Amino acid sequence: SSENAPGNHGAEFIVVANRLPVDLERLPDGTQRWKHSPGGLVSALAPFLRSHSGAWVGWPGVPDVDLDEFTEDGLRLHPVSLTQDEVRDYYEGFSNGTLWPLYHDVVAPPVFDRGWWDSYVKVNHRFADACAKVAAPGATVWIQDYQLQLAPAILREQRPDLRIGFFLHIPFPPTELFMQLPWRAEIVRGLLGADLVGFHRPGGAQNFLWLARRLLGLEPTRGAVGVRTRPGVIQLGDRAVRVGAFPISIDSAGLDALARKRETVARTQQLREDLGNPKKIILGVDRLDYTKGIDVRLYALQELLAEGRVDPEEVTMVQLATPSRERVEHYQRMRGEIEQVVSRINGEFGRVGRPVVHYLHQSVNRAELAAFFSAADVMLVTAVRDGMNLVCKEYVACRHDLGGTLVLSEFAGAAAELTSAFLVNPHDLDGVKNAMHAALTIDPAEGRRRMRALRRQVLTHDVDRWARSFLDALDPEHAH
Ligand code: ADQ
Repeated sequence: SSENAPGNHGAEFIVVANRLPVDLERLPDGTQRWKHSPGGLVSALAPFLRSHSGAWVGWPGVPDVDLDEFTEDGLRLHPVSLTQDEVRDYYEGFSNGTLWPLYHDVVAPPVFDRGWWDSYVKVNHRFADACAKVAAPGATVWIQDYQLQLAPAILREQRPDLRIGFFLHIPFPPTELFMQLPWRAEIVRGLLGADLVGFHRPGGAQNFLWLARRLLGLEPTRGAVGVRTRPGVIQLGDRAVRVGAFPISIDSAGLDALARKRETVARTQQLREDLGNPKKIILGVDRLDYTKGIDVRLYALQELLAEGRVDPEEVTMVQLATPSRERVEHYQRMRGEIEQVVSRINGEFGRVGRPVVHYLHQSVNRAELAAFFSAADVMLVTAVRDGMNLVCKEYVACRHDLGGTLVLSEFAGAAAELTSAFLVNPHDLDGVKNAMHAALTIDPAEGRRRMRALRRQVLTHDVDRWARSFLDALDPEHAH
């Protein structure tokens, strides 16, 4: 429509995500400033954005602010504003109280609230409208994640000239679970507005293809979807929607280089000393989220200590947990439970100046994180469900010394790639305990063999390759 006709300086490549790559921060004195939120997505896409006169559409992270577009570090940023009520209903409500638990195998009960849904619809329209305004004719748009599943179809309606990609960063659930959603057909229709719908794993793509058949009576192709190859195809009139698997990764080379820096090596040494030079350090690093299985590893450690299979004089655990979604009720409850287990373990097995578990409800910077990874003899990733999980890949990228052992949940997307880890079923506590024990007592040569294999995978499959493989599939005529 002429109302949405782009100006002369429309962007050729646009990322649409719930959050901008920078967060607005309100300081106690009432002033505001922008704070970088350095994530894999930003670093993967920033080069494309800069070289393709790109733009980013997203929410600045603070309710009730109306901001004009601005340029930061060569990136054009278009803030989308959300009211306080919309943050509650669209973001904390439908996105994180309905979709998040539903898509993670209902490990917490999803809440189906019609008011939340209305807000989700309204906000998806706002993101699509903002994108329609800034996109140049024929531009490429890449919409990110579960908060914006309706945006592809809304945007296509307004701007059929655009090439639209969508990527889901969390698992796409088994069809029986997805079918619980009262608005299931609307979500599938929303996603089908894209030219390419991407998931981490072929299983997610396969689930989506099945739903398009079952819910909308469409006729998707029946062949098995491959990793980065053989996408499924759904014909919609004269338009073909492709559905594929594109496992995300990290800036492997960057992290490898950071871990090798003299400052990081020194900091690693310091951390070991600060912890009292234990024989073995166990590490967990997660957003504090009930899907991450932080409780699982704590219970496993508690039992190993009680049985005397782990000696508190020799083994120390560090759990870094980034504060997350602190206003969502389920998260508050889970935080209480985790902190209770931590103090129970320390109360029972610690001594003065020597807790068994060091628990930090804090975020640390990249260099500090690299030092923790380098210091950890055993890395525990015990998610009950995770789309991919980047932490395990980051750990591997930091271990150029071939030290360290990874215990990884089969229920993380990364397990399909990191097959040389100790793979565990997080629901099987004995299995987790045995894997932890095996990791703590591994023969060094066997440990190096496993780490070498893990590194081969992670260093050759980085986030840049992920972005290129998705964008190549979205626009096969322009190799990226
Ligand atoms: P997340 O659920 O956030 O991502 P993950 O992939 O592990 O999970 O990424 C978390 C990031 O936060 C990592 O880069 C990690 O280093 C960092 N982090 C965690 N705790 C930290 C701490 N205390 N201090 C500093 N940094 C910390 C979602 C999906 C995943 C998927 C990603 C990307 O849930 O399955 O892998 O998106 O698609």
